[in-house]
This record gives sequence, C-alpha cells and structure tokens, in this order.
Amino acid sequence: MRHKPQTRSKVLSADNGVDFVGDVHGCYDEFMELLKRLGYERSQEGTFRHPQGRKLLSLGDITSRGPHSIKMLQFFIQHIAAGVAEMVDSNHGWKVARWLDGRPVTLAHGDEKVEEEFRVYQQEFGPKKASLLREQSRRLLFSSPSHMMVKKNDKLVAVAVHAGIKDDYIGLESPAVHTFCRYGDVAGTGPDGRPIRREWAKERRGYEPLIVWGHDPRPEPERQNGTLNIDQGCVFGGKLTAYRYPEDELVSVPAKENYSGLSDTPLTRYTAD
Ligand SMILES: [Mn+2]
Repeated sequence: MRHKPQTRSKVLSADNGVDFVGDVHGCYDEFMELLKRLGYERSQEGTFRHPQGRKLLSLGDITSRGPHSIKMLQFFIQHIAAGVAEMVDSNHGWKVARWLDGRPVTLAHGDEKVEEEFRVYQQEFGPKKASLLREQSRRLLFSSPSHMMVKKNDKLVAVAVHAGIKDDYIGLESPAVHTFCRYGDVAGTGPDGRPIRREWAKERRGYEPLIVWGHDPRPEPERQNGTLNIDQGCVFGGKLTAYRYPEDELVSVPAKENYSGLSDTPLTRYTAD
C-alpha cells in the first residue's frame, strides 16, 4: 500500500456555470459528443474548454463496463490538472483505486475490463508509460472528495455526489460519509446478490440545496425532493446526461449501443413507483 494522496477541495465555484455529468462508464464517444453539444471546444494544448469558462463536474464511475476506461481516466487527469473539471468519489472509482494500489480486490461488474485495458496499454506503450498512467489514475481516484459543494457567490447552491447523501453529511468527511456517498443508503444484500437500496431521495425532507446524483440508473432524469438523478444508464444502452447550472437544463446523448453485454440491466428492471 502506497501513500494515499490528499483529498482535493470539495468546493467548486459555479460563478461561470457548471455542467454536471452522469455516470460515463467508459462511454468515451458519447462523452465527446456530449461535450460538443454543451459547447466545449478543443484548445491548442489539447484540453476541452468552454468559451464562457464553465466547469465540468463528473459524478464518478467514469470507468468500468464500457469500452474506454483509460481514455476517461486520461481525460480527468488532464482536465482536473488544468483546473477546468472536477470529479467525486464513486464505487467503481474506489474499487479501481484500490486495485491500482496493489490491494487484494476482486475485479468484477465491469472492473475486469479496466484491468484488461491496462494490460493492452502496457503492451502498446511499454511498462514505463503504463506504470506512470497507473500512478496518475490511482492519485486521481484516491484524491476525489466524497461529494462536491457547488457555490455561487459563496452561497451553497448544489451538491454533487455519486450515490446519495444525507443533508447532515454535507460538508463533512468521515468513513460513514464516504461510504454513504459512494454506495448510497444500502441495507444489506438481497437474494439475487444485489444491494438492497433504501430510497434516501424519497425520504429527504427539504428541497435545498439541490443534490445532483447518479449511480442508480433511471430511463429519464428524475427529480424528487430537491434531488436530481442524472444517470440514464449510457453503458446499458440508455443515455448520457448533463445537468447545466444555473440554466437548469438537461442535455442527453443516446448510447450508441448497450456496451455492458447484459440483457437484464437496471434500465430493463426499472419500474416507476
Ligand atoms: Mn456507481
């Protein structure tokens, strides 16, 4: 186990606008198309920037299940360093970080595709470049804050989090906060081996600040008690969604295919209640 890097700041300024992006899961082509739709342009040094200085904020789970996890890692390594993007911690992100750290983890649920991509990358670019990328990715994932407080004129206007958060947890860091933000309100495992998820959004009392989250895919963006789910299951053949603040607009790009290889997906299982 190596030195764990310090967590990045969990405050992001929305003064020039923020584009929240749902779970990409290696769907790099759709991600590129979404950036174009949002008005981001490739700059001379190769980064994507918005002419108005907007920032990109990922809800995590940028890797796994889909085809281009490494491209997504490289994108966020580069764009966070350039100060134009941010990302929060997530369940797949945390698993991949621990794997890159050499800890004994079982790679499943699409994380094995990340391992395979790194193997191919090493074959193509050699061990030196591969080990540099592994270390940069490890640092990126380990340093991601559990949630991000988005502030406009120093006022908290929105929170970005992967799987969920209680209002009492906003602004805090602890193992309990990290676990809730990464996995949501999980009440054990069901007979099918899947986590039993409590509906924290439904149980929320109050509407402010806006909580933008992903992790639990729904066919359409879903608003409930001041929360907004923007994971439309792109990797399962759904859509990749962005939420634009302060415009309060939703922009979605359809998946080119169902990359997961599964026929039984969160989208097919979804039932509105
Ligand atoms: Mn997730």
